[in-house]
Amino acid sequence: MKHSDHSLTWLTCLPEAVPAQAVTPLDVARAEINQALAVMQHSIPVVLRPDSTLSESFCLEREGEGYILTGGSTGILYGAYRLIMSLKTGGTPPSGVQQPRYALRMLNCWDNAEGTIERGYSGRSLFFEDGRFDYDPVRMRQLARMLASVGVNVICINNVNVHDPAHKLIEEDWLPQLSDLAAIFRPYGVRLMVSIDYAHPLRCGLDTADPLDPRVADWWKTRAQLVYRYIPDLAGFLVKADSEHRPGPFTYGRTHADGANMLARALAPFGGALVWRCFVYNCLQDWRDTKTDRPMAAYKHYACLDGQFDRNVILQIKNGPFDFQVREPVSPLLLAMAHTNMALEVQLAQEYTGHQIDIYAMPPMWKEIFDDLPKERITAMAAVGNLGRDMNYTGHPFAAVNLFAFGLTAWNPDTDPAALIRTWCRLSYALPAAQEDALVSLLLGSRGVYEKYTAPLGLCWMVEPHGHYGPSPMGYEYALWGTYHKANRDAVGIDRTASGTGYTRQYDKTLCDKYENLNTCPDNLKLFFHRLRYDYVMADGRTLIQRIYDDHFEGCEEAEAMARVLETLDLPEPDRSEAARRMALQLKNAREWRDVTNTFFYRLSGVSDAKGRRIYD
Ligand code: GCW
Repeated sequence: MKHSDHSLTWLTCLPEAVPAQAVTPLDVARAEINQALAVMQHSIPVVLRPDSTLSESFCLEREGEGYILTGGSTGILYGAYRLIMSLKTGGTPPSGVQQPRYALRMLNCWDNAEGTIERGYSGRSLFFEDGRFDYDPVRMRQLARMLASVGVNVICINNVNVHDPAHKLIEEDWLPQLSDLAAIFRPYGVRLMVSIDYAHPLRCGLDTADPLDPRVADWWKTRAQLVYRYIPDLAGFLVKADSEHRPGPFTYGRTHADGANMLARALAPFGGALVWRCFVYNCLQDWRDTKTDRPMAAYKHYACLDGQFDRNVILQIKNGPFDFQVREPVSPLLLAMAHTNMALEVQLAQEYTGHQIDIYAMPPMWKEIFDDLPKERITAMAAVGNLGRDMNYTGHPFAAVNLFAFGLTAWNPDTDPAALIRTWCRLSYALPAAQEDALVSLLLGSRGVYEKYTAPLGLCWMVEPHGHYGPSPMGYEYALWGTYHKANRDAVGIDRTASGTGYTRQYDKTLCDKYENLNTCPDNLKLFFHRLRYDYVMADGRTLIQRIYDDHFEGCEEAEAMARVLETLDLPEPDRSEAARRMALQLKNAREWRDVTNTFFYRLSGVSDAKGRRIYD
């Protein structure tokens, strides 16, 4: 297969795939540098100096015309990619020792063994088909290379909802193949992880999965020994338990510390991590129940367990308290557990953010998370993947910017979003300067545009309930998911202040005060925290209802402006046509959101648009 068969976005700067016989990161680093220099017709000398004490770190020093690259086993590979990218973009390679901020930089793929991907928008699974492993080794190496080039060092290949037969990943008949796959990723410093079924022992003759039953603990210990015989460097297990109908310790009246620690102890002898997801809430809520407020759930379940988890347990917590909505405040749980390892989970798959049809670049959003989340609070970052079998891996060619930026953000969360986006643009497309500027600002603004035409002001969950694409203002209103906005003829939103559900009290005083107070609560979260009348006057003098109308009209106009900019860009094919085709769909979506949402609020409130624009009645 030719390199040109796959549009690899930022890796287009690299030549053909690395030879299959490369067995260590040092081999790969050497091959990448030699090939890249040849392709770029650079003749600078680059001396590689492996130093095992450095592990993932590296240091690039200038010497004469060339560079000395010192690094640990994978550090040297990271340094090689950084040097290649700098040479390619005309930037300066970072100076001094470069060390990743977070030791685990993980991609979570929600791939099912039958070949589908839960919330996947770029084709079928790269790993599985028809209930078995089915992958192209060349593409696997390209994937490993993409991940390594931005410092991602763990890939979990199967869905956290472990559907039959994916549990076989840790059974004897599938382990040899898992081991083969691990061998492909290993030279790139990428370790595999697998999602496990908490109730797996029940499939194997035990009558319980109670974490405190010694037979269960023994079963997992033996299972871990078996798995690590095949894959000695497996990064660990990922677990979704007691969440959305998955089994878990609650069945046995045990806590999640009991469940996680039991599994962690099975992995500890092998250096494995137990990553435990905290997406736990009542997904069978009665809409009449006003006492339960879903965003409060994770904190309620876990904050009281702080300090009770073993050292190799990592709690993986979604960035917001709901579920990857276009805008949410930072999850209070991330701020509450000072004595627990935590991974921040973000979602590259554009489940609620446009299905990789609409353009939505995420780095500005992550920066906002870190504005409220001290970086030292967390020890790892995880991203739900956006990859699939499509030729360009991410469906929309621009969606690749999110994977690229995720890796580099997990390496260094202080990296400027605009710089990340620019580097990606320059590596992916050698556009003239003015066009590059235009693409960078289009991407930088894309999240704000999407937010405006879909869910401005902190309005969540007005989305089509199953697929999560397109408007459905009442779609979730009487459902079981705990996701309500309660719009009526006078007002919309949930009061989450101390006098409402009390959610704000899950934050410390500073954030609590900020969100409680209508004058300091940012407009973009007003309806997340407050129930407001349509005639409420916002800081800029406009009423709430007028802001709802204005934002939807403006968002749609801004999407149209994006489409015009896109037409001016000399993108290479097939990206040009693909981006244009998707943009037409994005515009259709934006208009639909604008008209459905505005009509919905107009019908309820009876208030006309002050600017007399067309709202359907
Ligand atoms: O938002 C929900 C998604 C589910 C997903 C779940 C989770 C994997 O709609 O598809 O299941 O989040 O994060 O576990």
